[in-house]
Amino acid sequence: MSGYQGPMRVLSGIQPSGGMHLGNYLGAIRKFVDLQHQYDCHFCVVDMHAITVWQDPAKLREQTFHIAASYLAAGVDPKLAAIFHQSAVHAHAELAWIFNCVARLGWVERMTQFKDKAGKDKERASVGLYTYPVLQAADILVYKATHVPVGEDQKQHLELSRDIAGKFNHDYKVESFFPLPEPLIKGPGARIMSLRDGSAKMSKSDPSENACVFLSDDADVIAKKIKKAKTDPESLPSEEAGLEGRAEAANLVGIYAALSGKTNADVLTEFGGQGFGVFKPALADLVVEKIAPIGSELRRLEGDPQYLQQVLTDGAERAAAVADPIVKEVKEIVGFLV
Ligand code: AQP
Repeated sequence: MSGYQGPMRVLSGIQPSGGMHLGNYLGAIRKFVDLQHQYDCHFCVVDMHAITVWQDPAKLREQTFHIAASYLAAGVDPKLAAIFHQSAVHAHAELAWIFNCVARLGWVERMTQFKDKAGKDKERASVGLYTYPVLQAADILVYKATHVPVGEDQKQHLELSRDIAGKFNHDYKVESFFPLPEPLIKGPGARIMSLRDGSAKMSKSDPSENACVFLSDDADVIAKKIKKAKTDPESLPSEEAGLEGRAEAANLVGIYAALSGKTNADVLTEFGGQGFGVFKPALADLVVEKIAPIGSELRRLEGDPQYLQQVLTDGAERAAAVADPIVKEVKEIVGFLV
C-alpha cells in the first residue's frame, strides 16, 4: 500500500442488473461475510453502474432491494458493515468526475470488460459503460478502501484503480493520500462459469435461465439446473490434470470444491472414475444444502421492503459520513473553492 497509514477498510459492490447468482455469491458475498469481522466494511448496491446498460426503472428499484436482501440473507450484518445503494452517496459521482480527469484514455481503452460488454457495435454503447472502471475507482477510493473482495473478472479494473490512486498522489504531490487498494481475489469460487457453456462466466445478464443458479432458486429448480448442466460423456478423472480441455467438468468440480471447503484434488479423489450420473446428484444436494436456506431468507426479507429501506438509509448515512470529508479534502487538493 506504499506507505499509506490509514485504517484498513473494505469496499465492494454488486450491480442490481439481475438476480444474484452462485458466481456473485462465491466470488464476492461469501467473502464479505468473513471480512466484516476483520475490517471496516462498506458493501454497496451499485445502481449507477447498472444503468450503463438499459435498466427498466421499476425493475431497477426491485433489483436494488433484491441485492441488499441477498447481502443480508447470506449473512452480512448491517450492524457490522454499511449496506447502501451507490446513488444515495453523492461523493461517488463527484470523485468519479475528478478521476475522469486523472485517468488516461489509453488506460481505459485497454479494459477488456468494455470490449466484452459493448460487443461488436461499440459505437452504440453508452459513454458510462466506457468510463465504468473510473467510477469503480471512485467507489473504492472515496472510502480510501485498502482491500476489495471481487471475483477474477474484476482484476483488471482493480489495477486501474491502483493506477488512478497512484497518479493522483503523484500529480498533486500528496504522497500516500490514497491507498493503492489490494484486490482480494484468491480462493475457490473466484471464477464460476455458466452451466450451459464452460467458456463463459456465470452472468446475471445471460439470456439462458439455466446458465445460472440464482440465490432465489428453490431446491427443485436448483436440482433441475444442475441435472441439465452441460457436461461431456467421460467420467471424472482422478487427478486435476485430467480436467484440462474439459471446461464444463472443471467448473462443476470447482463449484463442488468451493461449496464444500475442499480442494479440486480432494473432490477428484472422492469422485474420480465416476460418471456425471453419480456426481451431478451429489453436487445438486450440496448446492441445495448451501444455497436453498439463503434463498428462503432472501424471500422473507424481500417481503419486508420497509426494513430493507431502513437498512439502506442507515448504511448510506454511515457511508456518507466517511466519504464526504474525503471528497472535501480531494476538492481542496485539486484547487476547487470549498
Ligand atoms: N461468474 C462469476 N464468478 C465469480 N465471481 C463473479 N462475480 C460476478 N460473476 C462472477 C463477482 O461478483 C461481483 C459483482 O459483480 P457485478 O454484478 O457487479 O458485475 P459483473 O461481474 O458484471 O456480474 P455479472 O453477473 O456478470 O453481471 P452482468 O451480467 O450484469 O454484467 C464482482 O466482485 C464480480 O467479480
